[in-house]
Amino acid sequence: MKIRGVELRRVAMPLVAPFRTSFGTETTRDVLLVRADTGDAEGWGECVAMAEPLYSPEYTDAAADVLRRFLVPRLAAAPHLDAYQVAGVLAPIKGHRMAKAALETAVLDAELRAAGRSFAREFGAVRDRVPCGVSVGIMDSIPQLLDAVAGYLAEGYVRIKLKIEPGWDVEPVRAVRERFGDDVLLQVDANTAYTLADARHLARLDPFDLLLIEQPLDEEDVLGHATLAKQISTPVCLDESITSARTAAAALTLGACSVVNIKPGRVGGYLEARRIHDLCAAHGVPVWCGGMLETGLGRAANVALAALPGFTLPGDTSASGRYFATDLTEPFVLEDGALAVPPGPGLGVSPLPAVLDDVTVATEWISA
Ligand code: OSB
Ligand code: MG
Repeated sequence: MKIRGVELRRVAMPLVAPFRTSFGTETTRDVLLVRADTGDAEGWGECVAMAEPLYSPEYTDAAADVLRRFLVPRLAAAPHLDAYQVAGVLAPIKGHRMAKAALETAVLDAELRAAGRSFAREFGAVRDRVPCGVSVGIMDSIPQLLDAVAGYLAEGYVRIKLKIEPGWDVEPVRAVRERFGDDVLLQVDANTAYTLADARHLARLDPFDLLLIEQPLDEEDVLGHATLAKQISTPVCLDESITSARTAAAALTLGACSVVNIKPGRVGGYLEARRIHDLCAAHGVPVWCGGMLETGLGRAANVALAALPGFTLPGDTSASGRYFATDLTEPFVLEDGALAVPPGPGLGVSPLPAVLDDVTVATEWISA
């Protein structure tokens, strides 16, 4: 197929509650949507870059810029194209994986919608529902945290992830264990807030039987994670450090992690995400699907990916209501702790026109 043009659409999605991590506080999700028009179909991709480069070097304005100036023109110049060729065509442009992922996803969605095939079928999904966890931000107080966790457990979430940082780690974990017991699947995410010098402190989490600790050290400190993994009993999971199947292979070989958080946006798209899944599955390494506070569009694809056989841990694929009062698509609703994998063509969901209009801040058409 041939790309006729691409629309870049900026939307502002207010969050139901501020989301605080070790790198900052989010109150509104500033999302860039990519819509690819191929003549016989249109497809959507959600760019997971955030408004500021605090989680990753990418940020929303930069993603729009690189798409407009470099990525879309390269794709438009390709005479015939299918989604599996997009990454190769865009490879000469370094980095910008979140922007590339959004464009590849839009092309893949258009292609699959035209073919009447779902993302789940395309990826090799083996489940039609995926168990869901929830990522719980840093709070002002322990009682406030316990209320939030109680609410999520009452909704049915099957796994709790606590965001941690120095000064908010052992005590919140202890409080959650004391209040909710040892059976709750519990893990923590530091978003790079520690250094190897904190190894003895992080070992104080060992008695709490956590599923994993996610990205305690700097994203480039893969070797440090390998050292840390020998000094603590909590399994180390990498998020920020895993940017491709190649970096995943290196991290596994080094012993830097024994679990991997797969975020399609961070690794350049769903096709590379599947390769990481395959690599980890071949090595017996469990994976789970991360999240970037996506709207229903990104969530639909994440849920399809999370239905692959190697996703043996619940992911950060929470219901729409955990993020937004009104989602861009028909809302994803938790049923018995799980979300249904959309069975329809492509993403299986589409933006609701009235909602989309309402939250749109700017649109731009790039003609091929
Ligand atoms: O580190 O996993 C992370 C959100 C934004 C950026 C980074 C992260 C997160 C989350 C929330 O933890 C995941 C979600 O519920 O979408
Ligand atoms: Mg993380």
